[in-house]
Amino acid sequence: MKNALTIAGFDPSSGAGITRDLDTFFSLGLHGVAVPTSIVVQGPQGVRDVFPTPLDAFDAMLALIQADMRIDGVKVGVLWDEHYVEALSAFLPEYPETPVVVDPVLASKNGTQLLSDKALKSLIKSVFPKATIITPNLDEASFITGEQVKTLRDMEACARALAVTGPEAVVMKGGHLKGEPIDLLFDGTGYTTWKRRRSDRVIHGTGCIFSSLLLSFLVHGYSIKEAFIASENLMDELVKESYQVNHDGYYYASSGLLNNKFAERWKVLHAMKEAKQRLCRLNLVEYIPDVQMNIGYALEGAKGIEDVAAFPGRIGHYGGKVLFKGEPQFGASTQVARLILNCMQYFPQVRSCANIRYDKATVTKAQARDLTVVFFDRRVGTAQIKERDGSLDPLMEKTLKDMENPPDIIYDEGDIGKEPMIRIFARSPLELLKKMEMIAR
Ligand code: PXL
Repeated sequence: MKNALTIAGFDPSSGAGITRDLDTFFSLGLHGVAVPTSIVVQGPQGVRDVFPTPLDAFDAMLALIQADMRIDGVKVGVLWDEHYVEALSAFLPEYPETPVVVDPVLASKNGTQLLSDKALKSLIKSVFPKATIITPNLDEASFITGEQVKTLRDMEACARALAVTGPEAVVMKGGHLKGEPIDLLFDGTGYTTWKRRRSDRVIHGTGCIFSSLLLSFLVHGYSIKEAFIASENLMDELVKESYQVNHDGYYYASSGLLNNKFAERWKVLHAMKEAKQRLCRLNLVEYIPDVQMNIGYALEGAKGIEDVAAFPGRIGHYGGKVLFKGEPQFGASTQVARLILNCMQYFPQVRSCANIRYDKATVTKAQARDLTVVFFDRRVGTAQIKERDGSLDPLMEKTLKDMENPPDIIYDEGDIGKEPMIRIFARSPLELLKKMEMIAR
């Protein structure tokens, strides 16, 4: 396992600083190690206060890491004052081959100073020369060089001036540039630019995430330029997927949440493919109703039918064999998707459903197997609640709201022009198929 270390501030709202850095490291397959320089008391409205880590505690943490851990990369964020800079500088020479990314954080978005003037001088003198990449934004670059940075040409000149302080490369984040924001990498020989789409969201912690991404890719052995491109690509996605933790205030972004989203979608589709294979093997043709069958599987916390995977074109039969028309897709069904979404309102763990042909014998068998079997009546005039546009939502709600345990089966006996139907519910498609097998033949 490779270990990436962040030396930065702790933001209790997990928008910037060490929690965000750790989230990035772990998401990119690295073990994250963190030494906080300070507690930056802040939430989605900005910084309220700063409490530096007691220096002896800070020194003790660095000493422990030096003695007991192999560190494959270091990311530096908020350093607060010169004592932390000096301790860091003394710590860094132990790892001459190790990538070091320094984000020279001077102030928070709402203007709280996070690095003293004396500390900045010390940072430039004793830490920049040990850095692989420094990642100032335009304001930080302007402040450090004393130059106004308004155009891409200015950025190039500024990056060159900053490179003289000793880092191998400079990445300047041009978020505050007029017009299209451009990020610029100067690696000592040439420039690489990355155009970003301007986002109207104020996202907290993007500087921390970006520098942690750079460090992670360097630890994985990418060249500086490739690490820059990979980080920018991921950053674009993270910005797109950013979210608010309150109704107002800053947006937040997380590599962990982004990974989780992809992983959950993959797991759902994978389970559906397994279910498809199993259903083909079982070949339960007699379960296929006239309107055909479908199987649905929802993402954890699904909100709409686009979060529920199903089989496009439903599942039919031909020549005595169960017939699938395609691979599972999100948003491919409305019927089973709505049944699942209804059920999840009351039983969030019940994320899968299939509709199968009604047969009295099947219902009797399910009851004999101790499955929870419920009936609802779709006949016009008997149900107090009329179905809206053929939707089963009101009937489902009425059926589920008083249930203590989730249903295994909800069935109806049809109506004029409506085929009677059995709906099986389960935690997963695999469990669904087990229930089908239990009541089959
Ligand atoms: O975005 C700069 C920054 C970095 N690290 C921590 C912070 C902030 C800004 O508020 O709180 C811990």
